[in-house]
Amino acid sequence: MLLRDDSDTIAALSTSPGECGIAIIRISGKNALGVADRVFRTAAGGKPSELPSHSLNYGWVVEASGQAVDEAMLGIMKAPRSYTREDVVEINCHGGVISSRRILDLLLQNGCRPAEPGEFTKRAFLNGRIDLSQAEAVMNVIGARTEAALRSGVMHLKGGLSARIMPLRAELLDLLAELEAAIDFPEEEAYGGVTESAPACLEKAIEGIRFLIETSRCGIPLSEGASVAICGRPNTGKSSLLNALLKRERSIVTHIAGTTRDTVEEDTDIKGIPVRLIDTAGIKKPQDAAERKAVLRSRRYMDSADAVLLLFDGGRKLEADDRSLIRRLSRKKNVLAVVNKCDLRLRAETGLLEKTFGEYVSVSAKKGLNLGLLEEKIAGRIFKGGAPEGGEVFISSRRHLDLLRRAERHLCAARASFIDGLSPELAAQDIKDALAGVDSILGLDFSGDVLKRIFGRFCIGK
Ligand SMILES: Nc1nc2c(ncn2[C@@H]2O[C@H](COP(=O)(O)OP(=O)(O)OP(=O)(O)O)[C@@H](O)[C@H]2O)c(=O)[nH]1
Ligand SMILES: [Mg+2]
Repeated sequence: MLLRDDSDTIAALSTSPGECGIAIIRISGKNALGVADRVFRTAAGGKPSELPSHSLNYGWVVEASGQAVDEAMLGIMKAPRSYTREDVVEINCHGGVISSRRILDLLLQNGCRPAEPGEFTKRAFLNGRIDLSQAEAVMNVIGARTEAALRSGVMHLKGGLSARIMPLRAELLDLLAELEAAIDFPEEEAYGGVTESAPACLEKAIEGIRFLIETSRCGIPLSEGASVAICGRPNTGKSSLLNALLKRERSIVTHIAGTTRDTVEEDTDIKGIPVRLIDTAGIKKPQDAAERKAVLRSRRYMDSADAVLLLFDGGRKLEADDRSLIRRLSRKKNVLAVVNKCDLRLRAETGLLEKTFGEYVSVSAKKGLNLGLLEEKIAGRIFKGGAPEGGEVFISSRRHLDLLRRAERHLCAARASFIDGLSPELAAQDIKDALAGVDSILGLDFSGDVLKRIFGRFCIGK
């Protein structure tokens, strides 16, 4: 699908379909200006192909019969100074559903073909304007749901990941070259030299890769978001806490135990992380079929959420149901114990919580006390401790993470081969495999399959 002819001139609606102020229809390819000549009449006279690059021109989109379709501005960006590095023409028309569809149809009748999802960005990559990690970052920038996620996406878009990886790759290439020379000429002195210096060089590369892998603890939640379930016995204030974190009355709160039956889910921003908060039904011995289902559902979320806020009523002593929840979740690292109702006299045995979970946070959902600290602790649980110092570029894609882990394994194997005095050919092969992984992050060695997977996620027109 994605390996269609890259020399075609493509066109697509780049803004979202539907009624809006302006719609932009983008054309890219060697025939883009020729098509524009056929469908656009500038008010000032002159053909679009004769207008200067990087200019915006007022005029009309017209059919072959001379019938006007819409009033528009025509943007011209001639190759190679364009998004795709090809000739790009953008028609800014009125954002009506029919008008943009008619213009697109007119372009298709005049020699364009409809662009595939992500095909403009794919061309920017194939034409060497950006590397593959930057192309993927376009999607992260478009899909960013918080400011922090946007900053991380922009850092990748600016080539931050390549800047980290390229020096590492260059060192590995140097080592490989030396090693291959030594394998070909084993009698030379160089042979001993490279086998001696290689483990330290590999160690450095492994450290660099491990550093990047560590950053994924922040990068992946920032790009994918995280789920946080609020769990606990009935009446501990779970729904009140959901409302307090959302800063609006989303869940029903009453003094009656068992108020929440079904889960209530809402998206919010916690310390820059796009978080889905889930208010669950209180865990208790179910009295009827609906309660049984509600408790089952709560338990499922308790097991599957990225982080769990285990809520306790600070104004009461811990009950048997609290204690069984503590036992059940005692081994899970993503659980944060929260003692609610800190505005009341403390009666809950917080020593047990500290002993079991290492720490707890006291809050009052009702009075809005300590919620800032709670948000920080939630972020800490999602980030599993936070990013390593000095990390500005976060690994935010599972594809990158997987390739880095693979590269790390191969480099460790190569280092072991040297230390164990095994044949250097084995080490060379491992270094090549590690390099192949690093290369496919940047798309230096890409296969049709990788491309298909990446660009298939894009929207049409991007
Ligand atoms: N004093 C005090 N009362 C609170 C606080 N948070 C919640 N409450 C009260 O505790 C009661 C239960 O609150 P909910 O938020 O409905 O509790 P819940 O855990 O969702 O209860 P279920 O849905 O029944 O499981 C209500 O009367 C709240 O007003 C708090 O911080 N301080
Ligand atoms: Mg509730």
